Amino acid sequence: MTDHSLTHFLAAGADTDTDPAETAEWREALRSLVAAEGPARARFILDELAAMARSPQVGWSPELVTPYVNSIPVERQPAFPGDLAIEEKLASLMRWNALAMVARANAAYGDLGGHIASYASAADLFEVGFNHFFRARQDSESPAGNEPRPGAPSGERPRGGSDPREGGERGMTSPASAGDLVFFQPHSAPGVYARAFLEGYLTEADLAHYRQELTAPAAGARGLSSYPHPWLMPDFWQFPTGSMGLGPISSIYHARFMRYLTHRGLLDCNARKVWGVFGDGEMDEPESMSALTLASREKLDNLVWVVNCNLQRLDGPVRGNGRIVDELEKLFRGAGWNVIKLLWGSDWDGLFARDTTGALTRAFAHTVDGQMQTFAAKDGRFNRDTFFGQNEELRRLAQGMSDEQIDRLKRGGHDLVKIHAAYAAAAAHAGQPTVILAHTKKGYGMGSAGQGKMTTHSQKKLDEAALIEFRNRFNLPLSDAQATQLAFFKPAPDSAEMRYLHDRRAELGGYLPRRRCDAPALPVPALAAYAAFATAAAGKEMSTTMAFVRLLGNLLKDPALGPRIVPIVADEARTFGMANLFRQVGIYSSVGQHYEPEDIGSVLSYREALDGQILEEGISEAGAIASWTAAGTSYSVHGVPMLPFYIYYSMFGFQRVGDAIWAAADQRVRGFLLGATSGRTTLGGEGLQHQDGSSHLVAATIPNCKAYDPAFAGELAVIVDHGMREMLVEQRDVFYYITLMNENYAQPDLPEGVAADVVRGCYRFGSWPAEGKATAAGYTASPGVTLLGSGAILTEVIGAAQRLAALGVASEVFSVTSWSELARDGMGREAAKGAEGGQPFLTQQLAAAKGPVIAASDYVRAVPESVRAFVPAGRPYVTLGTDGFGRSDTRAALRGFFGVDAQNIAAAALRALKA
Ligand SMILES: Cc1ncc(C[n+]2csc(CCOP(=O)(O)OP(=O)(O)O)c2C)c(N)n1
Repeated sequence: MTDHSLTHFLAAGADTDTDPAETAEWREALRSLVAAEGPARARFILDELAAMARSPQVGWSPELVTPYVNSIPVERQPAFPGDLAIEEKLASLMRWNALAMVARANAAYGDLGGHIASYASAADLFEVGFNHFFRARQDSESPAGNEPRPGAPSGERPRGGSDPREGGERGMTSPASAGDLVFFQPHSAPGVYARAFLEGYLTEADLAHYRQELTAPAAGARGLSSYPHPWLMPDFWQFPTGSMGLGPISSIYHARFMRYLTHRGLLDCNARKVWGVFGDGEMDEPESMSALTLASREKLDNLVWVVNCNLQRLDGPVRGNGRIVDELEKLFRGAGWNVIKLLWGSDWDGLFARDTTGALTRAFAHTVDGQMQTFAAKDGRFNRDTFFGQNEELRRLAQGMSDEQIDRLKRGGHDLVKIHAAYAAAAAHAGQPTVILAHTKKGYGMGSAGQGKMTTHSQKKLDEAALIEFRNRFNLPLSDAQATQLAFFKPAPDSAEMRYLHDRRAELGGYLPRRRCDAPALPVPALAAYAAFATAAAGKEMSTTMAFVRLLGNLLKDPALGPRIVPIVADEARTFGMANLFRQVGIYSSVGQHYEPEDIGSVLSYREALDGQILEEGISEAGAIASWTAAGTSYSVHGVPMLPFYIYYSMFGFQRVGDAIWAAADQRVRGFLLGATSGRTTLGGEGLQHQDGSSHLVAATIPNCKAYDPAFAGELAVIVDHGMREMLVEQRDVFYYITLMNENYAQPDLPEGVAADVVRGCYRFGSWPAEGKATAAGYTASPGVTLLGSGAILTEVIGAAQRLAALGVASEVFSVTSWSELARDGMGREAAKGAEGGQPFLTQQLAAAKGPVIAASDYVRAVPESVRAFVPAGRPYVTLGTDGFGRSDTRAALRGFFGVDAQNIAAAALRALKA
């Protein structure tokens, strides 16, 4: 470090200095120490002083914020390894095609939406990644020249050669082949499409159908989804990021899951990285922040975040009266991350070099982001007058620069050389995750039409003058007519730019992003091998949670499937009786176990291990669901199928982290969610925050979620078995939500031949003929009633059937295992129209039963209401449920209160018969 650069790090507190001469002496002492003995010795002395200064007597604690300058000084900047001129040209073309794509869609259909300004600020950050850092899976596609069209509509498997990463079967595979994971800022999707266009993956017609998946096929094109959606573009996008905050937390847990795969000997991920480009506004989301310490605790140096600090979000400045970079620097540094500030471009280097008094740093220290945004929005003249005009020192620095030059002074996030230096340092950093705080301008290059404007986020069009200005600004090879008509531009295949683009990707293993799903199938053992205790329970008392835990324990012992199972808990393993698994398969810990657990002698002793299998996420449902998503998409992200079972308090699932589950569904997750202690009345004593009466309602809205509320262990076993086969053998992109209860009751044998009906949503459980000794006049003559029940309320329904029988009313009882599957079946048949669709399954099942149909569950009435249309015509349908807030009381009291106990169900049946 030179004498000179130390100047920029002077504290800006001159006004509170009571003895400037003494201060100057101390400064001078440090300067001469650095000059005479070098920075290492200076650091040692400072550490010594700091240790003394931290004593209570002095009470000093270090300021976590450093001055508003680049973390990497010019002298430590590596030489740029690429062709700067070509990369700048390419970046300009990406910008143009992205802009044209959005503006065209908007011109054709004003309501389509789209964003220009976000990518305009992030383009260079993406491009340096694409040209130098983001490694693809090496077998992705031939990176030579224009590729053939991807012929894979939604749901079909994309092309691909043999998968070299069948790591589980063949031992750990070569790290270089597996590639990096890249999370893209969602509103920058047009830029990623623009690159795929130049790379030959998308056609001009595809770009012309941005945000038009439905209308595109008629024009022989594929529509491009608004944001990264694997569900909509399954061969392209890997990670859905459209809901702010979910990309950041997901990237952390994916990085940790890669460590898990490596430590468990399933896949060598050591050379792979997770890159995430996120917004500075996005950092406000609680999810963005909630796992920062996990990343540093786990020393995830395979993780690099690039936070695009364009200082703006949607409505306005992220921190108008403060500085988001400072705030994030403190946060990340405090959380244990390596922080790299990438604030100023190369053309500032000369200014800093000439600034011998630290005037620039002092000026930045007094400039808040709202003002910085104004500087971005205004021209060179304004910046000369307002920023450099603040004092004589700054004025002198700007002397000799034209207004145009001042206008073009780049922020760090727009300078390919500086970005490269930051990325290289991040990639090489060991022992910590890295965040790069990249200072950019929102709407960069959109000129007076959009750069730095308050309204720029949603700007979707530019007038002719602005388009010409943009063309000129980026030296685009477009005529006036081409520019104003928003013509897409692609250089000739043999041009230097195109050759360079393909060469760079070839060097990095192929193209990105690409989503794969060609993992091998996993064998599932026969049901009888692991679940006979449940299907032939012979009246044994247990809860469905206990049955599940036993079933999981058995599956974990299967030699082929067992190692691929990922049990996940959020500090509730003991609640669900899973403590035996601690010993059986261990809790994953990247450092093993550095302590002797208190319960070491016990059979259930707490065991953490490097190859532990359970992911114990602590009290973070957001973290646990992110882990579940990482494991459940491993088949696609890593080519290694895994089977996660995440078990939690059902109330803290769809209600708490519903959006993350929705994103996991978009990412085509495969796995099981187990909503335990479920139901509004089954969990006695807990009150309204814990008692779940709605998760099935939300689960039903997720198209690839199959939700079940089984009453008995045998039903549960059949459902889990079917789910495993669907996900692991047939490899369908579905996931299962199963509610479990903590109520102990006698578990009957699963009746013969009902397994298929259990999976479809309901089966006939039994009938209770009238006992003929009824006193209530009229009921003996009735044709009887049909009772439907699910989950724990089925036992109440059976109780109601017994009461009714005693009153002389016959009934047939159906166990509904899935209201949502019944509803889906019915709606599917409606959609198929008429005879072709056939009768809904529920209609068929109830056809032979008689009388009014009474349905009860431990959920809100809307759940059983969802099948009303499929109850046979002419039969009254009465639903009972648990609408309203829960109460802290006994199970029996709660069921009475909500009207879902045997007595109330029987009463409802009698009322229906009378009606
Ligand atoms: C959970 C969620 N809330 C709100 C939005 C709407 N939204 C989309 S972009 C955006 C602003 C993003 O700002 P920033 O993260 O700073 O990114 P920039 O576009 O400025 O680079 C908002 C609020 C969203 N997509 N997700």
